[in-house]
Amino acid sequence: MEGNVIHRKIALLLCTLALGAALSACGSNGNGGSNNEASEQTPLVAEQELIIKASNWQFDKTEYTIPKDTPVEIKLVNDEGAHGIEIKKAGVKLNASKSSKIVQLEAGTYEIKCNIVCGTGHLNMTATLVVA
Ligand SMILES: [Cu+2]
Repeated sequence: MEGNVIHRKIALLLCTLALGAALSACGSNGNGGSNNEASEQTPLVAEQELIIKASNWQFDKTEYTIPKDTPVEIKLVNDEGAHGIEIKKAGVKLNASKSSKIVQLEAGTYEIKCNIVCGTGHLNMTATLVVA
């Protein structure tokens, strides 16, 4: 019985991971809608840049705002320490200073989190991305 439960948990975990990969795959496409769009991705050309600066242990703002349906290059700059950025809903994962990703997002509120276990203040490293 117990083994069964564990197997189910693993299966669930794998599903979640697969879903996450699928989401991030179409995240760069921005509209996140149909598979047709995802298969004919044209590289986005950034019209704006959003720089998110990280230090021990905070981002330089608690809230960032970018325009909706507009290609924006999100760039991480580590002023101090080694931090990363994950914006799950947007399929963004940046693990090194000066790395960046161009996204085009629908209006909404997205959670920004540090994705590198960076020390005692790691869990405080959250911010909000407002797309409007
Ligand atoms: Cu961290």
